[in-house]
Amino acid sequence: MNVSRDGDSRSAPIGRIRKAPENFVTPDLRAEISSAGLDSERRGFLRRSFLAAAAALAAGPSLARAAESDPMILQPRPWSTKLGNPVASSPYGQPSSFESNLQRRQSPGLTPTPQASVAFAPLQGFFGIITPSGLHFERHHQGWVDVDPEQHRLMINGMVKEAKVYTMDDLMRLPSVSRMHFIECGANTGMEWGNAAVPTVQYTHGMLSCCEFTGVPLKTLLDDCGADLKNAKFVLAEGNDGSSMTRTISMEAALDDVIVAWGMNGEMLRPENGYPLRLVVPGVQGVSWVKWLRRIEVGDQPWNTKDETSHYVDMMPDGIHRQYTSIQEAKSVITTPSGGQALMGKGFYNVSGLAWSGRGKIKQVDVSFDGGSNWKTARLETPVLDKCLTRFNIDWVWDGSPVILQSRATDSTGFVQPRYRQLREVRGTRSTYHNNAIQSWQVDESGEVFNVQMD
Ligand SMILES: Nc1nc2c(c(=O)[nH]1)N[C@H]1C(S)=C(S)[C@@H](COP(=O)(O)O)O[C@H]1N2
Ligand SMILES: [Mo]
Repeated sequence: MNVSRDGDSRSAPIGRIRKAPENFVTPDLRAEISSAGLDSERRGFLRRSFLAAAAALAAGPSLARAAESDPMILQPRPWSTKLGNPVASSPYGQPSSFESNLQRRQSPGLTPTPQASVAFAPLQGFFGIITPSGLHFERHHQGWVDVDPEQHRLMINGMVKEAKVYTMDDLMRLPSVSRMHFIECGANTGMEWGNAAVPTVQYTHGMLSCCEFTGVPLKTLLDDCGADLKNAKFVLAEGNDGSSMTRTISMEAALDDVIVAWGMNGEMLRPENGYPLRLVVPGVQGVSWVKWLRRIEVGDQPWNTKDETSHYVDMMPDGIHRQYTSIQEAKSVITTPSGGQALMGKGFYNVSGLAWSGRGKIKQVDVSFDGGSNWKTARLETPVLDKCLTRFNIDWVWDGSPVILQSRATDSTGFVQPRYRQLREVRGTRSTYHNNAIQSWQVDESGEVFNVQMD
């Protein structure tokens, strides 16, 4: 077994790490473990887990407590004997004060300035597939802006019959769609190309989010302006911040599922994510999801702008840059348990994670508990949607010995997420972008979880 491990990870100044979150053993799961109504397939496994839980109980820390000894359930709590807070004392609802540790975080020293920077989403604390708007990852090349929607315009020009300028009111009168999609920065997991470099899933995979977006299909606007669909092959999307962000997008994608979006998770976009208008380019790397979108130009060849030539290109082993590799290929990661967390002792765990593919739906996720020798198929939670995060879960009984956990996604095209060895055979080690290799988490005897890398 070839395992390398970042020795400095635990002393890195990354703030308090959320350990062993509440979802390790939920009341529901406890109920399920002790209920009789289990289907036959899972019964054997759960009986074993029940035995393990019983053994753990005998050995020390228990999964549940005897009611007689717990004042938290026997005595009235202070908040249950007086009035609570008045209605609407927080007109825009905020998370519980007990959840204040769950935050977007910047990796120290990763980016040169506070504006040309990135804040990672805390994947270890998420359930299901939707990213809460306030915890969506942020990536700006020149800082974020809060644009007055009254002053915002979108122009469609280039190879069109009639160039047009739309106000937000114009756009929001058009027929809209709402779809759930993931967005992943092409540089996500980029720090791991050489070695296991950062301690937690927030930093290894946190340039990833998934929301419901609402807006008008780009196709509707191209039709409205009479785009020359016979000759035009591409569109250029331009943002209205100081970064001069422009990206070439294929006409095929533009006419397929690209959305000019104002809505995110049922409300207007947050300013950090492009308020009042951003492009949603499903399956394609985050940089093409141009924020504060002000212009779409229709053309017959790619533009080769700065963010398509000096950045967002893949350095290949022969030293040549691969350009316009925009699709985010199938990838997955276990988020619970993950680096920086600690198991609460031997026994039953729900191992949970996320899988996604820019080419379609997730078909299967397999999980290994022994560093990739044996694989078990995980449960995919519904909904399983196109170019959207898929949540997977799998039952596991930890016997207290050191293990390496991995997940491997297969998408609807049959593409299987590669091991590091397979990825490096093709791509070398000098790239920053599009690292979709299998992630390994090592659990040591104490239950602590570390980021490690395996061939
Ligand atoms: N106008 C503009 N659009 C932009 C960027 C930017 O800096 N300016 N950053 C891009 C990059 S590199 C990514 S990964 C995504 C990040 O989107 P988010 O901040 O909503 O997570 O936006 C893209 N769109
Ligand atoms: Mo990005």
